[in-house]
Amino acid sequence: MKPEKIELLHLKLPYVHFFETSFGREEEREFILVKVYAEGICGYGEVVADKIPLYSYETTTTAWHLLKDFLIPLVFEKSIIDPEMFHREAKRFRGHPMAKAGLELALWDLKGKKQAMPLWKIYGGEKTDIPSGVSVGIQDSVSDLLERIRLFLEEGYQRIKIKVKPGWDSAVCSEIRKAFPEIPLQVDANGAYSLEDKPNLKRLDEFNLLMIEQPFLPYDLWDHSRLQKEMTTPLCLDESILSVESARKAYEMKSCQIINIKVGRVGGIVEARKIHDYCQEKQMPVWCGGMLESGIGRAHNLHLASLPNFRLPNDLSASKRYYAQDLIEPPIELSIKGTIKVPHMPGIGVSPHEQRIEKATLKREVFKGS
Ligand code: OSB
Ligand code: MG
Repeated sequence: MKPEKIELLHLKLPYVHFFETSFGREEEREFILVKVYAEGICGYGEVVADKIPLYSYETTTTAWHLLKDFLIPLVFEKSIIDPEMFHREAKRFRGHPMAKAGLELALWDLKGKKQAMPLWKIYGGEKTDIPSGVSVGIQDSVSDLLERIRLFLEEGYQRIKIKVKPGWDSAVCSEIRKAFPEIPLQVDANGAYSLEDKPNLKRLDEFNLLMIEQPFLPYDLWDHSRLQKEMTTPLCLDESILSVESARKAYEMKSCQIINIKVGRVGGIVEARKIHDYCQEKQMPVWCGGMLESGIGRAHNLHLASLPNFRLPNDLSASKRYYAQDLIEPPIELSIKGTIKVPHMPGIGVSPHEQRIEKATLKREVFKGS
């Protein structure tokens, strides 16, 4: 099998409700779909880089550039069809994990479809129902937030994560705890704090949180380890964990007790599985983070989250939590138990809806091997 044609699509999809983090508010998402064709099969991947470099330095434009000028030529030049070979070869280019992950994911889907096997089986997954949590953005008021939490709990989500920033943290947690004393609750700061905020952060120990995610800047390990020594609530790292190497350093420095694995942030499934395996050996739980993916990226995440050391509820919610019309049919749905089924059809195991993809496409380019 050889790669015959690769297609890049730049898409825009509106959210059903704005999503606000410590970086600001967004009403829609722009991202790239990667389609790799071989022997009449098409593999799909999603590049989670956003239009603006807020969560990470990558953008839809930089990812397009990396794919078009370096990664796609590499794939054609070396006839790469195996995702593990792609991972090894793409290492020669520094950084840009989201661009790499999107192409690697498409190769995994192709491999699964070719072997007529769902990806979770190829990865060695064990779970068939993935525990689902929901990430709730900053709202205009605390009462709006409480109302949204109530709705998500009614739908069955197993845990609530709220976004926090200085000024929207302990007072908000205190109101949530008054309304919902027992629910599994965690917070995510996306790097909005620094060491001077330690007294504010330590106040969060009162609220019986499952974890505090990424209080300090991306890539930091040292300040997190200083904070973890003074807090009882487990810290979880997201933006600071880029590879199995940074996971090892975080573990050895005791910078966190939990890791959020995102395929895009770590550069693909190969690296994500290495982090999973390392953490499993160290008995450090992981869970699967999200980047507000369409059903295509979401399905890829479900297969990964079926691995055994994904031991906490994941940021993997139903399609309708973010999008009125997802790019797959049927959409991803939440069970009354608050879980999502891992697709059992070959590859990603969901069916992309080409007409809706077409409608959401702003730009397209097709590449062919010589
Ligand atoms: O930090 O986990 C994050 C969304 C965009 C960028 C960063 C993050 C998030 C989320 C949403 O929290 C997770 C999801 O439901 O996809
Ligand atoms: Mg996060």
